[in-house]
Amino acid sequence: MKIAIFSDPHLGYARFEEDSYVQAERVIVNASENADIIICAGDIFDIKIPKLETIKRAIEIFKKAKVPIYAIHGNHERRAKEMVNPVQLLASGTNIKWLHGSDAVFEKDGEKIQLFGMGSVPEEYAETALKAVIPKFKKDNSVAILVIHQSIRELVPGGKDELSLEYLETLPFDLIVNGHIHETITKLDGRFLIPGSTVITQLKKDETAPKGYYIYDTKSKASRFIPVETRKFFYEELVFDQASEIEIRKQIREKVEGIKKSHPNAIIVIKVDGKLKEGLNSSDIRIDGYENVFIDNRLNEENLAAKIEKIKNTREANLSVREIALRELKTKLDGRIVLFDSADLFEKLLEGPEETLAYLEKQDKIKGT
Ligand SMILES: [Mn+2]
Repeated sequence: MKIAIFSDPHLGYARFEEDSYVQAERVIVNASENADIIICAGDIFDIKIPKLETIKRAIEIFKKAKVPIYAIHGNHERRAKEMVNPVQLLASGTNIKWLHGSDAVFEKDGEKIQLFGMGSVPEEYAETALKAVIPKFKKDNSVAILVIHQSIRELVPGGKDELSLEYLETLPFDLIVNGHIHETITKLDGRFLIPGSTVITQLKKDETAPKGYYIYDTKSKASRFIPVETRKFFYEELVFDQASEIEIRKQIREKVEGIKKSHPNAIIVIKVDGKLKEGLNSSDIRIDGYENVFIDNRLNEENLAAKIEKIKNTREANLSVREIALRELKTKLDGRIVLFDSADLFEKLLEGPEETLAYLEKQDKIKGT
């Protein structure tokens, strides 16, 4: 059997919204023709309460799949336990099967696949959560696939609370599929796959790599990456020495126009580094509006740049603001409250004051009875 695996389409992603729809659709249509089932490892939507327009587009896109889709939710879609997340909502109206701490079986021509999915959980609980749900999984002689959406210790510089490949390797699965990381990565001799996102989200150099999906062959237990057509992304670097503003502007313009000649719709990042002429300030350099051109201005920042790089490489920089906030809240509340769960409270606080109040009142009632 052939299994198509993709992740992180981030439908509705504001900066490149149309790309998010078009590229996800290409993956689904293409994968439908080449595989018996499709797996999506989370972050189907960019936010947990998407616009109705985004939900409508998502339904239209997923309806184009001619084969069953199995999906989990990602960190962008995570909500408190008794609330509905957008993947769950999408699953209720399309041919998607939502997996969360649960399994599904797919059979074709006498061959059987067992899928087990766990949607995103806060990183520091990931191993505990997996240990709690995996005993529910009874492996037989079929091909067993685990689908998760987490960060991975060995792949995140300075990581320590994240799931490790070392642990994942011990689990009783033939294949482990992970979302969350937007880069395409294969590990554990092909037993661990990260398909990466289908849309550019971070404007980083490694995002110039092709976007697409994996096809996993259950017979050979091998996979190959199938790129799909996406908007071209260029990441260029210009280094200056004692440069004037005119010179810098001229070189940037030449670079941008050179690329735009052959790729008029390309997304372009130009990293501008090096030293300015004496007396000039980095903030004096103004580069006017080209569409989809982003200037990463590092001029006269060699010391600062080194500092930024250092910060970037710390664990903190690799956590989302949300993860940091949740952890802070948990630390502050630990041992002080027994009435509610800090993670649930956090979700409610994000929903709004009324939801928080309703949640607290409900917990109070439960506690009181
Ligand atoms: Mn993501």
